Amino acid sequence: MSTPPSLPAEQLRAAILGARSLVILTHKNPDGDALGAALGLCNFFLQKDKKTCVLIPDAYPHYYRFLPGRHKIVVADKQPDAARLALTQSDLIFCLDFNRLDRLDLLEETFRKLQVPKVLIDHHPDPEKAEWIHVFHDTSASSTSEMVGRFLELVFPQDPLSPEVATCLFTGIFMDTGGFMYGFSADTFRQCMRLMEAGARTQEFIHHVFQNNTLDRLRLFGYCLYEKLQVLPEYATAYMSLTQEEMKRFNFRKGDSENFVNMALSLGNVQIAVLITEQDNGITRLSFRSKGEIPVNELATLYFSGGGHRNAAGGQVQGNASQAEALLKEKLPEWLRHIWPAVSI
Ligand SMILES: [Mn+2]
Repeated sequence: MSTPPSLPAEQLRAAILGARSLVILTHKNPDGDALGAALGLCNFFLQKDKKTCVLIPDAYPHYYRFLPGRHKIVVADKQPDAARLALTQSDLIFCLDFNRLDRLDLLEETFRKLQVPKVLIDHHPDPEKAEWIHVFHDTSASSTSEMVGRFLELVFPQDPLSPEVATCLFTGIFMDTGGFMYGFSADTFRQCMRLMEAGARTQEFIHHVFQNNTLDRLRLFGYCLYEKLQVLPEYATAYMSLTQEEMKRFNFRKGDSENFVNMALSLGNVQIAVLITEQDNGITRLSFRSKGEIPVNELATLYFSGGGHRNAAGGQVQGNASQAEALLKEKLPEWLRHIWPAVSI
């Protein structure tokens, strides 16, 4: 693999300070890390008096509405003109937390055409080639938020982080490590120490994300565990599927099924967990988790037009939940036979 382009810190700093209008892009269905990293960086640029906005392809879960800087988010499928205008007027773009440009969804085409300097900061494997001026890529990083912390430390060593930046980055790190269960390193805690010292509002984050459930969401979770959880012992796999009808019954809001897949993975004899959620546009999404060496991103890439990390990936199929479930049950044995020599279940 050719070495990705990288600029020295002084040049990056000069590019940022010289930009008139900065745009930070992150992926469709943004999670805590995508939002935390993007808003963390956004708050830092705002602090530097830079015109900055965060562009996301579609809506984000309501419980992240506490994140500082959220008023700088433009949701492209709700405000397509504002989103395209921001993109075309920008003179420096940061892409955070995604490795394939199709994760930009309806922004992809405009993005590809833009002749504007682009910087990538990401921890997913094999980032797509584009006209990057700088790529900061580290698959060993817990999260893109951790990488943004390191990026700022490197490029702006003299600038203290504000509590707003720190709150966003801490949220991203916490969410992408499952609350420090996986993927973290000594560097993760080094960044967390900096964020805590900078005044990260951790209690506010915990309150909004973990202590603010609706009764509907908890009932949906109970329903999933009691009625929908299926175990395939011969494949060490557990999965749950939700139809649109079921989601409507529980007044589903975006983000309500967050973490359900991890509960399926918590079963002692299970190595692979899948959550299947039917969307309202003829597509069904699949969210994959695994333990240890099992590369579910490969399963997602091979059969479900998706990708991600070794232990956490996502994909989709054209069709309803039962079609997605059938495809999973068809492809899983085939795939496991193929990885079996390397990975034992
Ligand atoms: Mn991430």
